Amino acid sequence: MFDVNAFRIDGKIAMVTGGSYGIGLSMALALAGAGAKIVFNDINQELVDRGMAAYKEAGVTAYGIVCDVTDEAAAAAAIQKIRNDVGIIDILVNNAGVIMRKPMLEMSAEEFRKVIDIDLNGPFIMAKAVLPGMLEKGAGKIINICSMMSELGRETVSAYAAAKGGLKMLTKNICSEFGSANIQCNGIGPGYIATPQTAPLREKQPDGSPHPFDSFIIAKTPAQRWGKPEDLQGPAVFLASGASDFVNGHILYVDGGILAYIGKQP
Ligand code: NAP
Ligand code: GCO
Repeated sequence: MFDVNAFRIDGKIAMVTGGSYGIGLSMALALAGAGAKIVFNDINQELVDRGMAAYKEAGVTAYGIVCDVTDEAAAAAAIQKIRNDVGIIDILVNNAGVIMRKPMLEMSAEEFRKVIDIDLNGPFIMAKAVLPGMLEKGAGKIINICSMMSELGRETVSAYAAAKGGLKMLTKNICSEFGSANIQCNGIGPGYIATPQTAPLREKQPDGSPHPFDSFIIAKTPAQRWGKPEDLQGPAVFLASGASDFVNGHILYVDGGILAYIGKQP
């Protein structure tokens, strides 16, 4: 008989990077609903305050800390402080990320590096900071937030696609290196989700008609809609819980079917 409590994560400490709003906040609220204590970081105090207010409004007691995920020393110090104030992290969700939409020939190497730094080096740095605690505990879950761009390319997102493709492989490598220590590292690949990150792709045209990219995505998605941050909640709980203990190195695409679909016939 299956016990549905396998999806519970009571008493676990879950850290969500960039968890002040958007997809990160939504996944963190789901983890809290499943029983976890929530820790999150963001890049500045203003965002952490905004996150604290959002968690409070949702009735969740969260611990927020300022930390740039690209700064290895700051990340190590933040994880140590969290260990002293809250405890050892059981679940890490590498959610913090940025996108820069620019044709490749107009993107400088410096801009490319910046995106790689936040979207790929950041998850490496944060995973490296929490892994010793997980090894000590003999268990751990790392969930890397990947993308459609872990599998597909498109004009203007060369750095983002390179980083998210790399993050897919970092996920498989963490699984390979730490699976024997009872640590599972999986990815979630969200489809096109309505958040501030994608707002420019959904802006109405001056005549009030939908943005062409908005119509393009709806046509390219079998579910015929944009995703919502809440669509990532069930998958996050599954990958954070004991229900997924034999799932490792997997990328779970939550995309309304985009990757399965060739597109509408003409
Ligand atoms: P978002 O609205 O841009 O939120 C990302 C969060 O990460 C923000 O709070 C951001 O702060 C923070 N952050 C950025 N750089 C950071 C750094 N160096 N250190 C710490 N925090 C940092 O993005 P979202 O749409 O919720 O997306 C969350 C994740 O899902 C990202 O990894 C994104 O690539 C991925 N994703 C999004 C979609 C989508 O359609 N929205 C689809 C697939 C994957 P700022 O506000 O200062 O930037
Ligand atoms: C873009 C988008 C994306 C998505 C997402 C898709 O410009 O194509 O912003 O890349 O946000 O990551 O999964």
